[in-house]
Amino acid sequence: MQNKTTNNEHTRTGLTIDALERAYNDNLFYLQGRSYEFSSANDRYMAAAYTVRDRMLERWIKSAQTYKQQCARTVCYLSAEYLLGPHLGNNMINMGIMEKAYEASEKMGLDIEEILETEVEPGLGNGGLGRLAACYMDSLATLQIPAIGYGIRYEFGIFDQLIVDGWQVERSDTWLHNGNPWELPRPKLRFGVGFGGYTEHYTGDDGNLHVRWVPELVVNGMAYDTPILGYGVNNTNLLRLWKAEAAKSFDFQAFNVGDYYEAVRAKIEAENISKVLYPNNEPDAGKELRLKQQYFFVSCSLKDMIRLNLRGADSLDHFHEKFTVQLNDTHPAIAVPELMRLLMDEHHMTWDKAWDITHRCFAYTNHTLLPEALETWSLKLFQRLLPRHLEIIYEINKRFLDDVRMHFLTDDGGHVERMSIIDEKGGGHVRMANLACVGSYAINGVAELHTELLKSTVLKDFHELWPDKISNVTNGVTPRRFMVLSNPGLSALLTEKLGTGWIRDLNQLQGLERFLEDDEFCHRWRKIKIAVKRDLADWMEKNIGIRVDASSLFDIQVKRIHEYKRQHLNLLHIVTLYNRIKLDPGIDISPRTFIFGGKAAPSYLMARLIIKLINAVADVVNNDPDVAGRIKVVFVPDFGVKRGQRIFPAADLSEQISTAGMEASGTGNMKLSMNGALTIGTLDGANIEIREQVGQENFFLFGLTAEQVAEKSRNGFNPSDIYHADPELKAAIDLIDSGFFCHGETKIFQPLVNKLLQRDPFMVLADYRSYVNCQDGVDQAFRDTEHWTRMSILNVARIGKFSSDRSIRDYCSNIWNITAVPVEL
Ligand code: 26V
Repeated sequence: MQNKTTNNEHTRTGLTIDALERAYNDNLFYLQGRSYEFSSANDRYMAAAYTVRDRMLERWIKSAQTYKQQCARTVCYLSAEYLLGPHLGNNMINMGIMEKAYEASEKMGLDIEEILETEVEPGLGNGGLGRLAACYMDSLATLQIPAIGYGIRYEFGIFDQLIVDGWQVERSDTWLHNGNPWELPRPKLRFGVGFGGYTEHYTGDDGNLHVRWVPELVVNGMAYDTPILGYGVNNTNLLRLWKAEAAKSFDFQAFNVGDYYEAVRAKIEAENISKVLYPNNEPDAGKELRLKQQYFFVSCSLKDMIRLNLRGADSLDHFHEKFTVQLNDTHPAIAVPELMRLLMDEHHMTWDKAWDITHRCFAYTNHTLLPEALETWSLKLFQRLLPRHLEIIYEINKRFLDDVRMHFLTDDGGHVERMSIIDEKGGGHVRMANLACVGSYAINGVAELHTELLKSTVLKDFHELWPDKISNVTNGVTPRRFMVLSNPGLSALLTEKLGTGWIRDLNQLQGLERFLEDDEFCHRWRKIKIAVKRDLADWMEKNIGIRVDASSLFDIQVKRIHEYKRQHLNLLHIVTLYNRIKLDPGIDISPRTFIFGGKAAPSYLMARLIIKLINAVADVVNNDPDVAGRIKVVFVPDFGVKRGQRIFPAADLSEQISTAGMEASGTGNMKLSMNGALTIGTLDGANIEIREQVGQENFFLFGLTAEQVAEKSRNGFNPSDIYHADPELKAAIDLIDSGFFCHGETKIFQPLVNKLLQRDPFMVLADYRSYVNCQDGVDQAFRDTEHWTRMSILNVARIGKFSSDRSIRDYCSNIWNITAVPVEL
């Protein structure tokens, strides 16, 4: 019984320090084939990962059995992106073994920090949308909701970002290079997915007319499964990602006639489908591979659900009772015609029955109002790639438009034209948002303002037609990863004062309000903040080579780089402070460290230029002796989940400064506030609700409202008037324009400056004065350390609403109609 200890703790499942130690050594030896002396950091990481994974597997299998026995209703989350972040630490937290892991590694002389740091995160997403999917997977498991996340196993996720001479340079992601211990390949779980070809109409044995799609190409999808363990529960859900493979690894016919290259080409073409994640913020038009990716993963996922349904039922008549399918944006909206096709063409249902099931299955989340982000595909491409789906879409559309005509009687205000799934203009396009709306039983926005704007603008017609269909589910983030794991010092204090209940019920943080006047508590609060700031400062010095003062105000803006997020507004403030210091070197300014992080879509030139400008300003500011000790600017390269976990806890000030009406929700705003940062922000997305919760006196508000922005964009506004009327603004812009930050090269930043002065849809200049004045208020407030601390505590105490547990509860009761299924071991 080598596997057992005296107290009968199994090596693969035991949770004692002794069992963990044995398991680690066993895995290092038998899975990595290494002894301690010859192990690399990656070997040690792998051994630790397998030690934790082993302990998840029995919970996972038990979960699957329990769900199956109880014929549990299941949520299927369809998302083209999952930005999971490193697994190891998170799984240790959720399993409740973090402390024991520290003790065990100490006993063995292992550096657990190094082990955790070694994990390369799976960056299978761009930003907020993908990270939201990951937070929701955590909350679904924690709330014991049977759920499967379906997506794509990209071989290359989001690119790694380097900064060279201030510019962004992309390197391909390497997340699979050293192996991925968290996934289990399922070679027996493969589905064929067709592309191209033609359709045939025929009379079946039943005497009815049927359609058969004869694809030109079939690609296989193979499942890779990752267990998702809930916090403090046994429930372990499934993340199933599909990898594309050639259906035949060699086309022997082509090979036999000597066309070896043709045979290999087909294999490569198939594998390309799951090769690389598309960067966000690039219009999709013409991106054939992206439509292929979408259809590929959706088709595999629906076929898998059908397989699962038929294991416990002899027909698909109750498919919509077994599953509810959440569409994470329109990326998986092709699921609507695909389910119709599967039910009709492959399972011989009538249209009416198939439609009844289909439209009771899907719910659609919209994540953006930006018109350029609304997906459309040309009819030509659709016809070539998915001819059968296009036929089905035409039929869905025909029936839908009949309803529209009936409802609006005479087609007055162009309802039919606007609501049609097909946009007839410009050669014809399929509008994926309209398809998602028509094919779903529920539609939701991701913050209150966003949902109201959806109802009154982008989806106005749909809201008129179906007044009960659109609802709001404000986004949330998981406190397990973004507090417990990333900020252990703060978490320990919270637990000491409140018990551990807050981790599953974030509203319990309200209990902190009792300690507002407790000097000792406030003192400890500050000590914790300064300690994480010091950690970040050390890390930045070591990795970026910039030394900052940990007692300065850490002013942080980390998120994708986009004009609507207005990193350049932040920069104008920095340049304004710089000018003030140069004019009056004795001026009294609270020392500040401005920290930026974020990736620009490779083809988004203006975003790339903003990164260059941040680094150019940093170069000058950080090296000017007049400024020393006052302001520093740091761009942290390669911002992602892992880097975020280091940065969020260290913030004093959270920059949430998007043009009002443009950021659907934001979720970084929640992560920062949860860690005690105060927000400077516009009335946009979830900022509005954060401010409502934490109290307006604990939030720095500035800027135009969404209504004012809309009014200005209707009636036009003249940035150049604002520029001429505000000397500080003019000085800041002139300095950038003069080439001062770029060794006198005047051309580089001209596109940026010109856009700000001429036709800036993001209204940076319109908000400049209000922003700078508000920042002056921040500067003053930060000097009153005690008051600042109280505001910080109140931000944490009142942030409960923004736990993703609350979001998932909202989805469960208002949209999915689903309840918990606890798993017992
Ligand atoms: C896509 C595109 C594509 C074309 C160019 C401009 C552009 C801009 C943004 C996007 C992103 C669309 C989807 C998305 O990631 N939305 C984000 O979803 C988060 C989770 O709901 C939310 O917090 C963010 O506010 C929202 O931008």
